[in-house]
Amino acid sequence: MASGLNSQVVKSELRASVLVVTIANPPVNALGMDVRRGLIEAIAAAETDAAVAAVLIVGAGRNFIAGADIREFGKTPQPPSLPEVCLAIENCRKPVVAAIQGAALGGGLEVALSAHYRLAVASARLGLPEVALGLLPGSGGTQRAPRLIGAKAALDLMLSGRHAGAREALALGLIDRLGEGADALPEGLAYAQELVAAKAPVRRTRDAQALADAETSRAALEAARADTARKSRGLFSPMKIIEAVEGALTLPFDEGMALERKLFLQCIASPQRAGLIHAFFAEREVLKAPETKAAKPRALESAGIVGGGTMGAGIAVAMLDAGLPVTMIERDEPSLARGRSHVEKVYDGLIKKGRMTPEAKAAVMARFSGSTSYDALAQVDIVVEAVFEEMSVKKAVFAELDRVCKPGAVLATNTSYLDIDEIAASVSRPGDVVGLHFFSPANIMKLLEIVVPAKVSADVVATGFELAKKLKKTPVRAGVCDGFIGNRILAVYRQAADHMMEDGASPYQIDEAVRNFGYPMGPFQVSDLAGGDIGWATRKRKAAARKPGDPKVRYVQVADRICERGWFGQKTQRGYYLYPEGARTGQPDPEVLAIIDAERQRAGIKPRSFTEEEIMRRYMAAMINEGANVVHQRIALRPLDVDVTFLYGYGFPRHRGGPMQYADSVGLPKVLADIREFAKEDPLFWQPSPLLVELVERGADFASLNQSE
Ligand code: 3H9
Repeated sequence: MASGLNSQVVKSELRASVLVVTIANPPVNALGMDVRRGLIEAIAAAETDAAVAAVLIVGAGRNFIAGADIREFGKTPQPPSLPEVCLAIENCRKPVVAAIQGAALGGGLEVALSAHYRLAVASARLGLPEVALGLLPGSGGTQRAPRLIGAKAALDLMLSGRHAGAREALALGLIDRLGEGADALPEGLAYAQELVAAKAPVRRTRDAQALADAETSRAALEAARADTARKSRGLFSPMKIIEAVEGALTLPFDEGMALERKLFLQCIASPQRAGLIHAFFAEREVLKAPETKAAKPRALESAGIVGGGTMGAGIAVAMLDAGLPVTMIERDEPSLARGRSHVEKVYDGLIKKGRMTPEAKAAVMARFSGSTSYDALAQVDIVVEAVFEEMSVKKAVFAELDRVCKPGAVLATNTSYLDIDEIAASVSRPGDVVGLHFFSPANIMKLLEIVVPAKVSADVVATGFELAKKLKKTPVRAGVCDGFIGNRILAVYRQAADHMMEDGASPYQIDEAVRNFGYPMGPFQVSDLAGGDIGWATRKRKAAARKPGDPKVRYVQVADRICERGWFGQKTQRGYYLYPEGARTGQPDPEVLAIIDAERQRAGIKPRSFTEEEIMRRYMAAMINEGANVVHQRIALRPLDVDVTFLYGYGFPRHRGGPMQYADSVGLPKVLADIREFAKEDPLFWQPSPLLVELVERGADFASLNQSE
């Protein structure tokens, strides 16, 4: 009897003549080995049980099925494979219905596509997001989806990885019916019973005819190929998806399936798959800081911002966008008016692009208020200070916050490098002081470093994480040091780039190498975009802080020579590059090359040539080594926190997973050997991190340190 056949994660129950097969594999009903086995058994039982007239597949909890179990990739595959499961469902001689709520993604949607009829309720999100993991839909998705909804729509889903809502899925023909209620089970059951009563036939997606118009299908394929060649530079799986869909156009179903399998296995073997899946888990792991486990966040219903400059206004916009009322403090009315206009400018830009209506702007701005008196912050739950980067100025602000804010208010600083312990020590409530380091433009950039000073209360840190969630940002917990995680590491590999420039590589060659590695921009382009004056100010500050006995580190003066000429990058129409008439793409500047030559001569350096490979080896070795130091000193909890910082704040190519994951993929012994080789020229700069040395000695990698605390 079918209803007796119950595994832990797949439960079957006969209701009237419908065998209800429920996948109950929390948290998201991923298709791990037990689920796959359970499904095969349930279908086999339905075939042989005369009491079963139809099968209904549903997911327990919020989701249908979120796809294959991603944790299994890279391990030895266990039978049955998901394509086999899907084939068994499709081959079932009794009608199989999938009833979808929540996520039906990847292998989850492929299970549904193998069923003969599909219903989804309004909450459903359907998609084939494998591309985001460096994969292709590998359980018949590349063969069934185009046959069901046509090549164009299927390619769009597979190449974008986006989720379609239930209504869109209906319009596309991905589902047959939209359920009216919220719960897929009763809706699906009624649908299955209706099909049984109507003696509806088994209807296999492999026989669907949406590819019948060969000319339209071929055109869609070629358009996707051209578009992908333009957009997905260096990515492996998008072209494989196109190749598989071409198979759907040209081959019989079974041969198309074999091609899909072959291409899927190529994707599985690709380092990009490892990098992207690492990124997927890492961006979830960063949420699990010790404080978020230990404490509940405080109330977060209103916010104050001190400072209406670019940063303060950007943070205000991020808060307003999250629905919070925001009070901005500035020292006088003209500054406040400027701050307000910075905020309004963002929304006016959206109106201009047609992405916001004037009424919506008015509604948002109704939640914005400003004052020149700190007393206006008396009742806010959180204040973020974003004033000038100078300790005395920060302390003066915090003295005011200490005076006016209600007990329990979170007092946050957006400093990029100042000692937050010192700021916290200056107030009567150090437990309430935390760092919230936003990245510019603060309403757009996804990274939020949550900087944890020694005396902060756990619930204040947890509130920082809660704020990140409200703001749809990715939080990374960081310890206090100059530059925290991101800017501290940046300062080091940026120096490595400067050294290479002085030794013979041009900034243009370095930028190109970095772009070819997968970054959207190289370091000299970034400097031109951010404004050379910012780095100049930091260098002056560091120079002023140097003590007589400090070791004499190598210092490349090219950037100073450029800044002294007032060339700060895009905003002054020249920096490392020329930007004629406000152009955003720079052109190489012969005068900059002359400045570099002069600096080489002054330093007595005979320029040598660099290959792209050497440039990247040095650039990455510097980044990885400082990343290891940051983990070693507990500034970052785990290597993955460094990875997420770089993926979300510094444009690191996602398919490489982050610098520490990249180091693992290269092999730590090789990275260490490089550093030791470079140290022969400059032992002060290239000091191997003790953590890197220890891991190599133990034969371990960074991944081994990634377990959650
Ligand atoms: C595939 O299907 C390949 C096939 O074509 C071919 C095979 C042959 N596996 O995101 P959340 C975990 S590839 C394992 O915080 P939400 C996640 O790590 C797959 N674990 O929840 C987290 O764990 P923890 C294609 C998974 O409500 C927990 O579940 N599918 C998987 O914000 C909760 O996740 C996808 O790419 C998984 N597939 O969002 C979909 N999915 O609590 C990937 C999640 O320990 N998943 N976990 O940190 C998602 O997009 C979102 O998780 C989802 C829920 C929208 C479903």
